[in-house]
Amino acid sequence: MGAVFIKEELSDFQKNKLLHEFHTFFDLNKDGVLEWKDFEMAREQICKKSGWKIGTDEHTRTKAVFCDIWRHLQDDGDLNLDGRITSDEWVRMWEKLNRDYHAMKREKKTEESAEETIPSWLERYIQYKFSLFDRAGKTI
Ligand SMILES: [Ca+2]
Ligand SMILES: [Ca+2]
Repeated sequence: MGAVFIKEELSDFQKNKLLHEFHTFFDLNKDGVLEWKDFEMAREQICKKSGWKIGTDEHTRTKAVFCDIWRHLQDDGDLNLDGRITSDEWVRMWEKLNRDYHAMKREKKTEESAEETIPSWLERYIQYKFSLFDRAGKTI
């Protein structure tokens, strides 16, 4: 993900990549918008594939993590506060994160890695995303 924040403005290539991720990894029910439903689906898939049953610590923890991620995503991304993140709002959120990153870098005048400045909720989702697709890729 560090490669996202190279320049002050996102390139078309980067925007297309973000849109691809939006449709492939985030909008699980493929209706073109991100809603809590999509995160519920992702969470259920992860718990099912991992064999975490309702009531187990892992199940409870995963639920808390996803609630948290969704809340932050709404805060940062849902510009018109309708409870849904459109692909347009998604790209604009990344543009803002990108600008914030560069503004912070200018202020501090230090070379920090992009990973440290990516919001922690996003980092956690990325971790889950990769673990989910790792598992999905394996057939028994
Ligand atoms: Ca959706
Ligand atoms: Ca919205």
